[in-house]
Amino acid sequence: SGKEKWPVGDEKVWKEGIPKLTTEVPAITKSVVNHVHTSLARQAYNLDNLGAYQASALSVRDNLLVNWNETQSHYSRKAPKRAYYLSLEFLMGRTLDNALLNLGLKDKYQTGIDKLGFNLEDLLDEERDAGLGNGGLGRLAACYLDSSASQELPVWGYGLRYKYGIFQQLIAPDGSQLEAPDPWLEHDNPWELPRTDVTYPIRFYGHAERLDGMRAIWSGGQEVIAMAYDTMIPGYETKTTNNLRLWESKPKRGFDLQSFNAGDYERAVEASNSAEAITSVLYPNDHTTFGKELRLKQQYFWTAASLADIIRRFKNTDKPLSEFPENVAIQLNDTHPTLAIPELMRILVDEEDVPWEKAWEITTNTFFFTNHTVLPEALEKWPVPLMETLLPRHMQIIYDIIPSASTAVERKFPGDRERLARMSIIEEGFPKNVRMANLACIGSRKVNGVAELHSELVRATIMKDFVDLYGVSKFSNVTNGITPRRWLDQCNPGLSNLISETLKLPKAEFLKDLTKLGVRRVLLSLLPRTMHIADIVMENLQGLLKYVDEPAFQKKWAAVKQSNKERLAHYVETTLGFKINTRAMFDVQIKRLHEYKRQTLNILGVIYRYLTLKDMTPEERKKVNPKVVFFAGKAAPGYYIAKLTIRLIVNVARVINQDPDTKELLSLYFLPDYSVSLAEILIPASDISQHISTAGTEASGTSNMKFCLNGGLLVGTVDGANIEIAEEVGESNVFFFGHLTPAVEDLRYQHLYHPVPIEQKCPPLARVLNEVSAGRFGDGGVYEPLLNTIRQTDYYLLTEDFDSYIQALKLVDEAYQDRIEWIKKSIRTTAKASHRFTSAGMGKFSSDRAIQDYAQEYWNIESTKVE
Ligand code: T68
Repeated sequence: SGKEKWPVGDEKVWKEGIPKLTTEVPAITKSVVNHVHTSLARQAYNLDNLGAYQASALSVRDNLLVNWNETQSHYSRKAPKRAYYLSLEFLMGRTLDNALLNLGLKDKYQTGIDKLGFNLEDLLDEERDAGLGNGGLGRLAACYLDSSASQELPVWGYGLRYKYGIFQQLIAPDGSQLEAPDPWLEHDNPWELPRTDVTYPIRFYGHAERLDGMRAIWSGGQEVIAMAYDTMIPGYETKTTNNLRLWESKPKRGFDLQSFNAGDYERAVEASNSAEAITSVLYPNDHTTFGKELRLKQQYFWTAASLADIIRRFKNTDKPLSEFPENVAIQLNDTHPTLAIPELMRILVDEEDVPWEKAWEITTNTFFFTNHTVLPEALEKWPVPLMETLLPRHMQIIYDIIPSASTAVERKFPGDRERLARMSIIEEGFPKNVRMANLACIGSRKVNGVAELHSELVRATIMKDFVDLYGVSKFSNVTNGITPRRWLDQCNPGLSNLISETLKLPKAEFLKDLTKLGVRRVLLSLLPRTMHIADIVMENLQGLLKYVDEPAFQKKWAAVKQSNKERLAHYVETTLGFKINTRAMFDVQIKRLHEYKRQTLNILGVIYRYLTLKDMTPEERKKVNPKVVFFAGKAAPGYYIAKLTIRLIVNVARVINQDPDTKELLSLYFLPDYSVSLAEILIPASDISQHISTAGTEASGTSNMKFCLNGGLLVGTVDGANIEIAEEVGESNVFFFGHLTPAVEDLRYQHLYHPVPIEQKCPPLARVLNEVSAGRFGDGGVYEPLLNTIRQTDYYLLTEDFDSYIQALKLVDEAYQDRIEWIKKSIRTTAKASHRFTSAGMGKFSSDRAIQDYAQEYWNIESTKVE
């Protein structure tokens, strides 16, 4: 009948008790005061900013929960096909500001908090970042959750609730990076709900005993408990509030009673330590695999808990398991959750008695796999002996998957043993290894890369043999995206207000759908005569182009940029004590430190600029435009060369920022402890940002999109999403340089077998290296290992790209001389679409578009409106 019987008690009494949204100022202040008194047990007399933040956050959380509850019961009632995003990392940053914007309640709370004698902006600053990720991969997951909720898609995230997020970066007196733990849960986290009732036992070690046929029993070993913590993910301007479920590991029994009684207290406590260790810390390595047992434990713990939860929810719908793939799609964010494939097989075959073939069909129709890098050192492998000990049943299942996979290869390529060896899930050697990417590919319905070039490289390199086997249609592309809510409206309210005011459009029009325009334009091309449609179209982001030549608009645009630069300068002055010239060009490179990202190229370029300035006469210097260079980013704690690069940057800064000849014209800052919140200050303030990876190495990059959306120009290589950005906004707004991807392999070969001394190959760079060696920036000997990577094999091709890099920076300087032309470029970067009918401009890089791609082309899920 569609009407369900009320489950318990008096329906009317219940319904009267259900909380409603608190949306008016008096109710808001009441709810905040209520939390001050009843949740914090404090009063107006002893409330500081932190307390006021906590009470406000709890009040906002109450609102989120109203929507969250309605969304979840809507999903249970409608039972739509759902998608689950499995990611070991969710780099969420702060929540309060974003929640207020998505709820549309920022103004109301601002007024209310004001009445209570506090300032909302100060309270926002009290919140600690949720730094449960390393970089792009983790932040992408966070943007995708925002977009899924905003588009009313039934998508949940699953991850781990690390007690310690990405380490806090400190800079030692000698300039090198130090790491301190990030106790982000120190003060209660108001955004999470512990679910003491949602727990699953997770097994490790033990033995697997084969039964008849393909089944087995896995028993013994160690069991720990996975407990759920839920975080609300509000959509923008919608009731839909999805869930991010993070697992915490707990000992199965607080104490091992047997050892306890035997008087072995320490051993009993130890068991509980080792259970809790699983979710204690986020591994801080991006792009390398370490083969650490605890990391493998994390991966299994999380995938097993998530699958158990997903299956339990599916079973509540009373549908048969054979319909699992029609109701559930699971996206694997990189190979980290690949164990979900053998785990689903284990559940289906061993626990649910599904025949092997049927189970394999269900599994391979459920999973989708995203690759985020083609760097060989990043491809995950796990030693077979470790897998056999920790997960004996999964190792059996993997061995059972192999025969049918090999048969398919053998049938299509008879006798091609080398191919078979390359494609095998098991890599031969001592020890043997499980290749997670091969397993993920074999067990998934589709595989994708994260930008056009990257997806092409995935097809041509790491997945080439699989393309030959399965056909190319299994391997496609979803270019990454960013949420315009956080990365335009929240981080740059000045710009989003200006856009709204200029276009006479409510913000929701463009924040909800930056790409709508693209779709409308295609329609328009079919109806060329309907001019009133053209007018509507011009009212969107590209509508700004009408004003690009208007001095009044240019002035407003420039004023927004200027005030963002001042906000950054204020931050630097209050946190580091440096005064910054905000009239200078701001040049920014912010990302994880990695040789392939080539922060070294940037710092060597800065030194070159410094030396050039030193060589000039005072007259010549007068013509130079001042520039401030910013770096921020963390290096993996064990990555020696990346850490040396930080040390070099810091020590170069110390010298050049004090040189009276040049300090007005060039200064340099390394901002410690890069985070989502720091990015929100840096990105809107940049005039130019650097995305200068060796061609073919940066899968996509996503900060490049954030800078452009905020009117910052790019200097970059022809790599990752830089290419698509240039396609969308036009090449005249991107300063490209460097060799192209197809040349890279040959150049590396030449470096190895026909090396040319750097003095011949690139004299200006040789001079820079020599100055560093000679101790111009402190003890030169310290940097020799870093400099030698360039002088010797130069794997990342700095000597090949240095000249064209310097040339590109020169073009940037020239362009910046004509300030009006620069402002126009900035406006066009945000607003332009290179082609009237086929391009969406920066709208293409909204994560709303990306998530739609996944929803339609991969998961086959639909939006569902919460009534
Ligand atoms: C990044 N990858 C890509 N990895 O480098 C970047 N890796 O080009 C892309 O835009 C982004 O993913 C989103 O697709 C990462 O961030 C990691 O952080 C990582 C962490 C652990 C292990 C391996």
